Amino acid sequence: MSIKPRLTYFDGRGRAEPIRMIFAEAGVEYDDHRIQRETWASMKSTMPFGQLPVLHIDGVDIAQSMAALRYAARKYDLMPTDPIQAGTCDMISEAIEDITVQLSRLTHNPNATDAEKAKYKDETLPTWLRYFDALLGSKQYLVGDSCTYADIALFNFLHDSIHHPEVLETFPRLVDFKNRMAARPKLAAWLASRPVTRRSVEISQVDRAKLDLKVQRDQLTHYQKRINEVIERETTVARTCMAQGKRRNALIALKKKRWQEQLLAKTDGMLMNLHQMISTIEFTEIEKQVFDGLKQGTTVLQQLNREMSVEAVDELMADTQEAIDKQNEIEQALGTQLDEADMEAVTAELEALESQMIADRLPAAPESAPVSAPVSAAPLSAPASAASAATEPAVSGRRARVEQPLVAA
Ligand SMILES: N[C@@H](CCC(=O)N[C@@H](CS)C(=O)NCC(=O)O)C(=O)O
Repeated sequence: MSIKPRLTYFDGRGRAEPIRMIFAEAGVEYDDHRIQRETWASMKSTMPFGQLPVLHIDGVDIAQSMAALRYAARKYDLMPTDPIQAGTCDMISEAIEDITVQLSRLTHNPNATDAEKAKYKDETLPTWLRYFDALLGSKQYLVGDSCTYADIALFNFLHDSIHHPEVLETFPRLVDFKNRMAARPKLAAWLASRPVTRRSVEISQVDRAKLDLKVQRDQLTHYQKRINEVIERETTVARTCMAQGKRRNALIALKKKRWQEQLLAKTDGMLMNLHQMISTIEFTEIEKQVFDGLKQGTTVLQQLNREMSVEAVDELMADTQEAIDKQNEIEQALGTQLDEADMEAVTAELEALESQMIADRLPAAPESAPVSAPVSAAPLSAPASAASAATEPAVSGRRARVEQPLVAA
């Protein structure tokens, strides 16, 4: 009685999956021996090269996944007997190994940069897909006129490992090939029944997390636009209030503006974070970060949401009791949001606004020296307000002036 082959690997697809597919396609029963990481340390030294997968077959242990793949292919008639065809299959499967190694260096490197990931997606992957596409041409199989292990190796890469299925979409012949292979009855049965691995679950969670991140990013961008409009309006309202002598109301408008600018700065950082997460999430396990990122985003979205009414800004100019109550309420709330440095900045902004308004009312200084004119009998005098503005010391002058209601310009 022959003993079933045993394929030992971790509980994942990785380097064992093409070998499993060979067993599936050949309809051969085998022991799909999946070990947990915790037991690996005690087993490692018993393996030919201290690595997995290892195929225990016909009384020998065959390590090195490519060797195991070929052994199984030969044994189960998925390796052509013609040496040229066999060599061509080897060439293709080694090329798949090359691209897989490049990809796995990237996916297992938590420090891989965006530029490296983009290079894989935009250059490396399309280049290799072009090679495979050219080798396949319009044929049914890569080599000869029946399915070989090269077809299985390529199918495995396109189906399970590619990482960017959207790039594959630009190669219709490879897409057809992948679909044809996936529809082969024995392979299809394996695909439908194979264990769901942590990585395959992660992919669907990743898709979901990506979607959540994108929705939040778009919402933040939208809110940012609205808040910018509100901020613009607050500046106008502050000016109007100043012009009407309502210094306190102008100050509230500027405090609100300051608080909202801080929120915007926070959302800028958050947007960068979201962009970063969306582009890297495929490559790393960042579920916790995604969760935390979304939580922070939701808090800021709620804060932004409360700040988005342009109408509420106009209330700052109103004199009704209701409006005054509202203004008091806002002032109190902002008191807890802004610290001393913020308050100084807001006061400075109010003073700058005030100086600007005064300067706007001053006649423009002549750009050229006055042409000598006949001396008039009466001495020329500047308008009273401009004269005092011009002679007052900068800070104390401004402070003294704002005690007085300003006349609307
Ligand atoms: N060239 C080898 C590489 C094998 C390899 O890197 N195996 C990894 C899993 S994919 C492994 O055993 N890692 C655990 C370890 O090295 O301790 C092959 O193709 O089989």
